[in-house]
Amino acid sequence: MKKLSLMLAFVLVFALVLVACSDETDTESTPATESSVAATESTEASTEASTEASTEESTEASTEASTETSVEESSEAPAVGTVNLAADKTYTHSVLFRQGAAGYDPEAPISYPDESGKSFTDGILPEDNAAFTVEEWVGFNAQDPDYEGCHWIIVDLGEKKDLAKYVFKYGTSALTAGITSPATIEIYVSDDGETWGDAIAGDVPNDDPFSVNGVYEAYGTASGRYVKFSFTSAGWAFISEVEVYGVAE
Ligand SMILES: [Ca+2]
Repeated sequence: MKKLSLMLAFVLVFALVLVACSDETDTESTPATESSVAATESTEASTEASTEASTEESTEASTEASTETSVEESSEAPAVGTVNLAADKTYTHSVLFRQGAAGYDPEAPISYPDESGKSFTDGILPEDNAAFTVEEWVGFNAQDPDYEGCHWIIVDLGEKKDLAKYVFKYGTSALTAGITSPATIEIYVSDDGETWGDAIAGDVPNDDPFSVNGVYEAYGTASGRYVKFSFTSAGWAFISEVEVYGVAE
């Protein structure tokens, strides 16, 4: 009887060891899966890093030689060039608001003007915690009687280009005083500055209550000389810069 009990006890212990081993096997397999995921992620990261590096190198190498020629080759998902094609280019824009003592006043000066006529393409941005009164901001307001349902800035790139990326820099609600990020933003491209077709990109820009400088980046391929940034607001919208990037050569 004792022998039988011992044998039963031995079988029980053996079974427990087996269960413990299988648990151990399970727990071991989990980190192995995680590490393979981590390995995949790091591979993706290094691929991105090397793509960026090679893009920069090839762009730097070809910038001087090809400044005057437009890009002719493109693929379904082209790499983006690093040169801001809108830098220092001329532009036109929709009406700027004239704030009087009781709202709009046609006799009042433009409240937040584009003093230099270059504010949107001069590469100069407000400092991180700048007030809305600094000259780097240009103020649009939907309460203007000449508001057309959207505000707009049209940049003339000087010649037709193959385009891939569009950047729009705006003031957020961190500016206070009733200023918010634009309600919507849409990008259009045109050969003649008059016929625009469908928007090639658009969205609701993020509002960042911790920074006055908001950035909207959009991607979409199109060929054209003129780029229109069309945006809406309920009240004030403050804009500091627009940028356009071509397809990398
Ligand atoms: Ca600027």
